[in-house]
Amino acid sequence: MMKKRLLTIGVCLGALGFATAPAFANDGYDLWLAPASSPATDIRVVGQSQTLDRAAGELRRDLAAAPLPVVLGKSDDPAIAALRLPTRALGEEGYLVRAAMLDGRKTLIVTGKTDRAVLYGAFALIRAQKTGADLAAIDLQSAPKIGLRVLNHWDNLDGSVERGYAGQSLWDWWTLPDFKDPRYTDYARANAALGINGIVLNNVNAKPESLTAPYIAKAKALAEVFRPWGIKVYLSARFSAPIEVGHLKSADPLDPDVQAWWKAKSDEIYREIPDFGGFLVKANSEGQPGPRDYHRSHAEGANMLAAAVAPHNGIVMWRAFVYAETDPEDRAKQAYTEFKPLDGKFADNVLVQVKNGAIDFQPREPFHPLFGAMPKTPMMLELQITKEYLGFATHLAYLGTMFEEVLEADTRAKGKGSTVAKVVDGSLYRHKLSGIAGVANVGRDRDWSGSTFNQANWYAFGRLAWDPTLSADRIAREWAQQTFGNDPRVVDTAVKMMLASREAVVDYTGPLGLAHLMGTGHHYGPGPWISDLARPEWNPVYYHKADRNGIGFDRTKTGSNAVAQYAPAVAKMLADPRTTPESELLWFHHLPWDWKMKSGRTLWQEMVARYDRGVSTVAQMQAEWQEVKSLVDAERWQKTASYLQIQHNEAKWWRDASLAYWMSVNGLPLPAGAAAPEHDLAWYKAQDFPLAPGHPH
Ligand code: GCV
Repeated sequence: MMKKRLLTIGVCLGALGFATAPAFANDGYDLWLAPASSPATDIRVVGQSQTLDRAAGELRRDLAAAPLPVVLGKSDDPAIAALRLPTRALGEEGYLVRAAMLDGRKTLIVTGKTDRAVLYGAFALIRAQKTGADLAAIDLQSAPKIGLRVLNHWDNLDGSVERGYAGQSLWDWWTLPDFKDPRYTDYARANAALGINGIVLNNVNAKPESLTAPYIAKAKALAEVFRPWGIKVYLSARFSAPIEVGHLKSADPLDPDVQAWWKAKSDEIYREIPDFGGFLVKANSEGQPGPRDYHRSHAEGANMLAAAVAPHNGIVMWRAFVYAETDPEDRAKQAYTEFKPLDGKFADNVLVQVKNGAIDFQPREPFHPLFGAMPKTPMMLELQITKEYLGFATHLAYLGTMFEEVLEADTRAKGKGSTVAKVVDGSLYRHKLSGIAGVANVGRDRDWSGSTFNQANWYAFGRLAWDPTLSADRIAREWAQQTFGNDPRVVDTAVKMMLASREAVVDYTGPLGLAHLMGTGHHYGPGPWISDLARPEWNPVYYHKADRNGIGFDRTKTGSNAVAQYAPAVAKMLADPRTTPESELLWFHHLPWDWKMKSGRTLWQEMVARYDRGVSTVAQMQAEWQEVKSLVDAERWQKTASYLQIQHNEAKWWRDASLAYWMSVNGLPLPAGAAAPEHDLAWYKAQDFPLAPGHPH
């Protein structure tokens, strides 16, 4: 279970005057669930269930001595119902936490319609206390805006994690189902505290074996651990499994034998896991099999699986991340072209899962044009919590601001205010099903996510999944309070660093709408010069199109006309470089190097200034972190400081390598005062990282 280690050596060093850091070491295992030093004791449950017991257990562990007794129970329990609290509008998962007179005593009541809701209320109460609320006056009421709040694990059955930077997979498939590592419980607790209610266990690049009986038994063991925490398990399904596992000749979704196979397979899963959530599918994308192999549409493929799980109330999350090397169309347009005509053709229990942007989780992408474009289809937003393109585990990049940016983006699909958040939460087109997915950044590292600040990205995903209108700033603050304690000097510093961090990564990796400039395969470090890969759209030169005269991808009508995939008001704005946000300029426009920017600088001067700003923001974060050295436990402080140094070195590497390359293309000198790259271009090109983490070798 979670524990805090007392580092006696720290005390000794402190006594000798060597260290001013607090005596406790903290390896980050506790996440946002640090136990209270003197926990509340007067906690009572009315009613009975494993989930209610778990909720009470959390309060007894994490809630500091409270001014009032606490009673937890479902709103229909006679003891609670008699209080006539306003619980009607809470739905299945919403909670109410409020003081009321119970048995003649003023008591804090934690309630909701289901035991899951009560659990969420218990965590909300703990969060409120840890972030400084006065429990005597507390009145909390909240219901999630999005129904399915799901983490996608890209975990492989051999224990590796695709794009995982926090160690091996948390799931020890080999010892499951017999050994249920206590970490599985702590993982469930951490997720339940945020309201996450679904976990896809295996990589979307799925192995067929995950659908065989031994692996279903392993999934069942995890489902049993997660169930009391309100979490369902889901599996990624390989579309060709009927051939590989079922020994059929085909996986054609219209073949009755194939349909029968999936139905029998689903029945088998539900016999073992009665609350199994359903399937996630990556089909006809990056070499994965799919319905297109049989000239069937994505809707036909999805609906076949949907029919198999429908009798059990299961769902299918069907990914729209498709593009093909055989298709000469701009990669950014392909998913829309393929899926938009299928609107209205998906079964009721299918959600189409769409990445935030049209390419692939780049540090900045404009919102995906499919949001708002398929009114008859529930759209699930897919975000990437693991930082494949934002510096892996080592760079500090708080993604709350990035998630907020896409959720707030206005699709204009039904007039002003048609935000991506409203598409995703189902309110814009009144869908019953709604969902959001985050590609998990969790592994077997002691601190779960590879660094302390990476934990904030998991936290931010969970909080925004519950309420996509929360601000990134508020989430950063409450995370910092629960992670480092309430000293405002530490909290303010952490929040300041976090809020500046993602923009810094954009600046030093690809400012002004540039994207996909990274090294091949592992995606580590810069490679804007790469032009020799087999598929055109795998090459960075495909994306930036830089030459002596200019840079950027023309997606207006003189180019690929991707702008026309947006609603007319957005398309109009993006059609003109003068009305396109500068942060997305080169995503949509190919412009001359001397294009006049709003700052008065030329495009080239502005690019150099942004690269420099990125590097100096990291230096600034280092200085700020130094300021709180004596206020943060030594272990987490030191690891963060070392990682910031790595980030600074790599930010400079990105800046120098990129500028060396751009200068080789445009022949321009650096603006006055800008430092020359440390090495020549040949040196940067020669760097090789065959063993970078997160990449299947
Ligand atoms: C799971 C990107 C990543 C792949 C990932 C893919 C996807 O291309 O680099 O590792 O595969 O996205 O989302 O399916």
